[in-house]
Amino acid sequence: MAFVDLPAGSGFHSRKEPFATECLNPYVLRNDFPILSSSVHGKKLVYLDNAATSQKPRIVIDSLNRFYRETNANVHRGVHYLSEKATFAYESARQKVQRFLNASSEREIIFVRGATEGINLVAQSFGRDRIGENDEIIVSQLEHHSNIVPWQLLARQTGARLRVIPMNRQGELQLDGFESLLNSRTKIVAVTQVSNALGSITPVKEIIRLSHERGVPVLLDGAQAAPHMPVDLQELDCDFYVASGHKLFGPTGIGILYGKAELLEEMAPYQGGGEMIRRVSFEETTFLDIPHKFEAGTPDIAGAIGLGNALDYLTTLGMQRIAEYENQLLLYAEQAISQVSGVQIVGTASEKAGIISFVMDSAHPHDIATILDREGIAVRAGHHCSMPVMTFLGLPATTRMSLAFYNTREEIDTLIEGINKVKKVFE
Ligand code: C6P
Repeated sequence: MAFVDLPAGSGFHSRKEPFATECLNPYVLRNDFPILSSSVHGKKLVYLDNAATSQKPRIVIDSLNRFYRETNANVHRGVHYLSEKATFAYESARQKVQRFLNASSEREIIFVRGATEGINLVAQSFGRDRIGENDEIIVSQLEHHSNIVPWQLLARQTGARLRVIPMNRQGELQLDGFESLLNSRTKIVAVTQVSNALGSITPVKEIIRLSHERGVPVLLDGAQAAPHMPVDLQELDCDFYVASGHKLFGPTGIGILYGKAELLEEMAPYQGGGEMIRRVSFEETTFLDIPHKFEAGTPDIAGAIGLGNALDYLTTLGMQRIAEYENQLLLYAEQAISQVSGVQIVGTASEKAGIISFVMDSAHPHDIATILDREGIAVRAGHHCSMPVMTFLGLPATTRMSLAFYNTREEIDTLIEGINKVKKVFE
């Protein structure tokens, strides 16, 4: 297969060169992911839909199986052997999340269903108490619907209003536009760290600094960032952070909400039920301390343990090495795609994670994705749950390929061959 030349000095090691120890070797790592050796429509699977969900290593799949075979019991309830074992494994998973994100305490880590539930929790629990009529909530033009709709619901309930950080046509947020939105009515800023639709990495450090200068808390949507780059919550100093387990190579149905302890302690519970109370009577109920106050009902115990194992796996690889490898593969893919005539990359921010959205003169994104699927290539087509991004760019949809550390240059070459087949069909 043909290789497209990389920009000089990119530092990428081709498959034929020995990998330096500090480089990831995707050809070896792929063996940890059983699904990656499967076929689709008689073709070898090329999985380039990692922003939607990533594939799972054997260590995660096996840990789910092992939990149900050897440990299954409810947590925080029984004094029997299995319950204590399950509780220990579940709470160990919380510590793994704390270490992975470098939060200062495991009390600041709440298990939720995913990034979506984490944002809804903050909107309802933090927002209902602290945001009132005519107050303002700042989001950005780049947000996924999960970081728009919960705030709109809150705004409808309270009479607050949404303000939007503008972006340019490259998909970069405009900091001067952001600064001019901040005022005494601003009660929270909620922004994505990486755009799922365009791949832009947003200037979160500056956003946090400018917000904190005015005493405004910041929620970061890390759904597309945490799986692909090192995240240090103490260094970032954001007030809330959300991520999804299934994008972090862990199971579906489990996610992470981080909140600074002093904020979480003051917030009312999101849901009521078992697991989160200290004492209940018909007259009055008192709640457990954080994080348990926010985990009503039986949690996704197996999911949390599986996520913990996924984070162990990522930690062994090294998030910095993952980021560097994916960046080299992104450069390779960008160059290859931009060389195909009639194809335009949508979203050219100066800092990007491994996501490329593109459109073709001759074919609709859904037709492109359907033809690529027949070649065994999984990409996503549509608005990517980011309709305001599409509206801003005047596009109904894009085709999106999104990378993980197990993707290879050969897979990008197969994608290019697939795009050329699309061209033949429609030209
Ligand atoms: N984006 C995509 O294909 P959940 O569904 O709760 O795990 O994640 C929601 C979410 C929140 N924020 C961002 C930036 C996201 O990208 C997503 C999920 C997937 O782009 C599915 S729509």
